[in-house]
Amino acid sequence: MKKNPFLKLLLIILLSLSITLSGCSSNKNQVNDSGKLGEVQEINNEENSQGDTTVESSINKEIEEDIEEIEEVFIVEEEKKISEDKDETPKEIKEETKDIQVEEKVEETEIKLKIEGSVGKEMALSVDGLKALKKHVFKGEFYSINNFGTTSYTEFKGINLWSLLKEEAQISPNATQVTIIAIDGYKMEFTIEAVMRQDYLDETRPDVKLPMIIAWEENGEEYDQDEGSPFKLVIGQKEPGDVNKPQWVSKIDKIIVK
Ligand SMILES: Nc1nc2c(c(=O)[nH]1)N[C@H]1C(S)=C(S)[C@@H](COP(=O)(O)O)O[C@H]1N2
Ligand SMILES: [Mo]
Repeated sequence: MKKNPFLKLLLIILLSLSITLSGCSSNKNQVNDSGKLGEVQEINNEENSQGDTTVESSINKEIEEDIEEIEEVFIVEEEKKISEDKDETPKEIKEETKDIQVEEKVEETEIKLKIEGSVGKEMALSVDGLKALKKHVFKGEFYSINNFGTTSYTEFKGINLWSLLKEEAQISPNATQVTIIAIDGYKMEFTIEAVMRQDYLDETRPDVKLPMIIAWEENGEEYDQDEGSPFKLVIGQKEPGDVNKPQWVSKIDKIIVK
């Protein structure tokens, strides 16, 4: 057992207590000594010392028992400490690590849109990350025609792709093309001029001007991230009659700038 300073102090107190007590009994002797004859004195001394010895030894016994008890308590405390020490990570740090791990797990499950290539700042943005870029958010209705000539209107909410590339990713002035790649391998390549354009058409509504956007919400509902990437490239018509729907890219994995 390691020497505990508190235990040491207690031992000193108990020892001095026992010395004081035995000191009291010898004082008694002295009082007796002063007024009595040698013989009586001796007997008295004997009696006294015998009596004192009994008292002293019983006091000593009690003290010893007390010390043993205290020692037991300290041994238990010490063992507790040692078992805590064996696990080298202190409790508070363990709790913190737990918190960090929980946070990391949350981030891992959040799907991110990656922007790579000729940009000043490569990025990986979650839906929340894109939403936070409020000034680039665009909401509007997009007219579309597919390969079968089927037309429809769909409302989308998302981020203006050119604003995102220019102001956030800091696209290189030498960049010439942007490739949008989906997780299934479907991809669309656009020139920088096509991405810059902010006046795509809706042939049925002449006053509508649309940018190219990366949408995370369709007809008022956000994409379910359990079904994969929640990012969809949406574009209007370049000119009347443009079959624009096949140019949309669902479940985007990344955007590569060249
Ligand atoms: N990732 C991915 N995006 C895609 C496709 C695809 O196969 N994979 N098909 C395209 C075609 S041909 C059309 S017509 C539209 C269909 O859009 P919708 O899924 O919103 O109806 O998505 C386009 N985007
Ligand atoms: Mo299609």
